[in-house]
Amino acid sequence: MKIVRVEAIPFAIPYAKPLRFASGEVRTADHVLVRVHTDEGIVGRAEAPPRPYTYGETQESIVVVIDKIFASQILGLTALEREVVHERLDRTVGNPAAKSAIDMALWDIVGQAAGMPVSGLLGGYTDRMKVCHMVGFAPAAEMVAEAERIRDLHGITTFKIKVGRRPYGDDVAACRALRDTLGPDADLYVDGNRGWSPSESARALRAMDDLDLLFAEELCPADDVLGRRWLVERCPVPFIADESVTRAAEVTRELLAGSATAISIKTARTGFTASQRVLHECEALGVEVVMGNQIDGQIGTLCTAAFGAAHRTTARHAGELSNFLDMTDDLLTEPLTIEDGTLRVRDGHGLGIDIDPEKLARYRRDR
Ligand code: MUC
Ligand code: MG
Repeated sequence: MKIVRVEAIPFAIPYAKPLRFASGEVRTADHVLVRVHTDEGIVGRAEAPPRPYTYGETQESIVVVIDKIFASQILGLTALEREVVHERLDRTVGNPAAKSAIDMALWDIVGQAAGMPVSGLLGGYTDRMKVCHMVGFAPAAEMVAEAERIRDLHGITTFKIKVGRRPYGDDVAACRALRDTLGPDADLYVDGNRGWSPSESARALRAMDDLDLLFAEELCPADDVLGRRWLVERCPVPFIADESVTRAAEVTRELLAGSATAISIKTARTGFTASQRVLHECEALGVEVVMGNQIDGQIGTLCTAAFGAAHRTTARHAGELSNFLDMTDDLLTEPLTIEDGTLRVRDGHGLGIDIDPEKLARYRRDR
């Protein structure tokens, strides 16, 4: 089962509704489909979403680093030698989305070869995840209308609200309007994408003290070393580190420094192999985790759900699994659906990523 070819295929699918947040915005899913081929004809698949404002990767850089560096480093290895694969990929610093897509494609190969679902191989805790929807920047009334639409159509009752605009009053007003409309039973948390300073974050948190927030995520940069520690000491809810924890070592640093008290796990940046390291570290330390969204398409969402449903700690909170709903189309033959606020994991062999060839031909950008 030797790896004989690695493809990195750029594609672009427009969003019907762009997602805006403090560090950027997404209007098009300009992702990279990664396909790892073996000599026995099994093909592992995953997608890499470039997030230049978060990790510095672009669609072009992901294609180039895979084509020019990673592919030749792993040809001839098998999907059962993932430690060797990672040892070689890690000779290149950074590039988390490119490395993660390769890792997940290898797990897909293992699952297909074994005739078993990857979620089961990872841990098999449950076959579904409760879904959280991310609500991007817009006037408060539009954010409320979006949350109501998503709740009514898909039964979702957990929302992550993007904050981090300056001054912070509009964000506080939007959070208040969402709580007033969705009622006390909705789970709400906020994500600042590093938009505020520690003092702005503290004032905004005080202004939202009565909103019963579940978490606060990445309100100010981890680089505000002492300011962030000061903020986290005062934060009334678990403070999630997201873009500041791209590797298990950064999770250690943030937690030991007192700069975070919860962790967002994103398979788009730590694949399955390193996500398990992060998860086990958090479990051992008694730190809560959420399954985050790298503004994934349906392929990435399937990967997040497969991992999240596999473990009891990740299945405990709703996973951020619904932003593909804002895309105009996707590549899967059988689209994902969310019912009763829940997304089910595919129970076929591997990850169940079946690509529609016509859609791929329509959206790929390399031909
Ligand atoms: C999130 O949780 O921050 C926005 C930027 C990014 O890297 O991920 C998204 C969602
Ligand atoms: Mg975040």
